[in-house]
Amino acid sequence: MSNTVKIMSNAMQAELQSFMAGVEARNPGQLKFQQAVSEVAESLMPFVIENGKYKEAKILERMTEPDRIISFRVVWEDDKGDIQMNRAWRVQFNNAIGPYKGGMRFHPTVDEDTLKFLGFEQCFKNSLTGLPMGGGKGGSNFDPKGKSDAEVMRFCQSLMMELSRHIGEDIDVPAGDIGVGAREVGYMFGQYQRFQNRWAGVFTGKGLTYGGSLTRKEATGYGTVYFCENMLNHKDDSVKGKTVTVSGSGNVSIYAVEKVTEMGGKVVTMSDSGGFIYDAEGITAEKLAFIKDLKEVRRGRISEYVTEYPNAEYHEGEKPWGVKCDIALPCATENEINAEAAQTLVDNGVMAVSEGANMPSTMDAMHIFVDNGVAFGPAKAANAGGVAVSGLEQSQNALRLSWSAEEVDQKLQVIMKDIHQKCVTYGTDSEGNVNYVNGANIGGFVKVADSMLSYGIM
Ligand code: NDP
Ligand code: 2IT
Repeated sequence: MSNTVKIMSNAMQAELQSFMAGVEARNPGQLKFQQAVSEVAESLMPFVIENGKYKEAKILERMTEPDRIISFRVVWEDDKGDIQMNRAWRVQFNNAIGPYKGGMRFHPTVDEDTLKFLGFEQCFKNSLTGLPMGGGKGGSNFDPKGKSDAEVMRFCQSLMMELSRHIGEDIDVPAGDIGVGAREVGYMFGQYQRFQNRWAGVFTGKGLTYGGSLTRKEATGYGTVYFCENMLNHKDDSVKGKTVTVSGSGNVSIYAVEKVTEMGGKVVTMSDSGGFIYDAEGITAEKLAFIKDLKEVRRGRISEYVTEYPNAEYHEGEKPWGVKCDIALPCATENEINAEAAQTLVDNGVMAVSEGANMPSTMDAMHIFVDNGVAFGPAKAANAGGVAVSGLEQSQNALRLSWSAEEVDQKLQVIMKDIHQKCVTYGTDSEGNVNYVNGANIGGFVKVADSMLSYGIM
């Protein structure tokens, strides 16, 4: 049991259990969604009970039920002329504070449970950015790996024929996530534009020639590192000179590595679903350029790094959490740090964990970090930089303007600092320790909950 739950009164624990029993009964078998709600409820229950208006209005119950879920089939033709079918969804979770906003994920593991957990998290994350964005998420069990560009294009176009009925610049604005990068966004956005015969800022993460924002590609990874820097500054320390482990080698990971290196830290690992590479000498800017080409252009595997840099090691089938580090940045996927990995990181002296991925730590892992005094930046705070710059992309589209990279980066840094401050405000205990999990959950909740209260019973 976590320290947070241990210090709750019996009445509060009973309240939490009864709330979670309701969530479990309404969402049977949806374990990721239950996990995401449970983490939030653990932080929020004392706050909700203290502030009776939220409890009376059943805000927590209402916030854990999506506004709607659109589910549809996507049929497309592969290069051999065979008919293929996938499932796709858009979870429109909550639009109390702005149009639904959140990415699209293409991965064989995508199901309704995964997208509900991600959509739920997105409501809190988007609120923390301070921008007017509600929470949503979508995706498909389509696997872009090993598909030709033409196959990916046909799939994206087919998906958009249905999705376009449900989105709009003031309704729901998708973006990228796992398996959805510049190529996929281009195909989806192009099809929307063609079908609707109008140009609208209905997608973010767009290419720079057609309405994308400078620094959007970098924003999630950079933001995760800025959040980490803020946590360390709060303890009179910094990223400079630290040894850092990173998981993943996709969009978030690449730009997290870039920013750590720029700030004077040394990244020693990256990974993909096949295994991880360990480079004791550090992944320098020059080596990262190789990885960008490998992953963004050639769509290769991280194992190829050791062919190029033979001093590095490749550990097949393993995750990087056994490597001694000061800072860990999980940037691949959910539940990639379990209790055992968290304990190993703590035993090896980790000072800070900043979550680039969504829910990369299990509940047990999160409790181990928090209970051992690790500066633990939960995903909804630490990776909010991506969606924040998506919000800035929407602003630029509405203004028919493009801001410089410096201007966007400056705004991103301010937003990450503000999010850190919200966590400090809502998460500092009587001894002056910051519990960033409580801070992010309460800080994200208040704006959405107060808006829902203003709207009355709906
Ligand atoms: P990418 O598709 O660009 O990269 C994903 C990386 O994670 C790849 O290296 C991939 O390896 C690895 N990975 C994915 N699934 C698994 C798995 N089941 N087990 C092990 N490794 C896995 O995605 P992003 O970088 O965009 O997203 C990474 C994380 O960050 C996700 O949790 C996403 O939700 C989150 N995020 C993304 C944002 C964004 O702006 N893109 C914003 C905020 C959060 P492989 O190639 O072998 O599959
Ligand atoms: O999880 C996330 O915040 C994202 N994938 C980015 C969402 C967005 O709308 O930019």
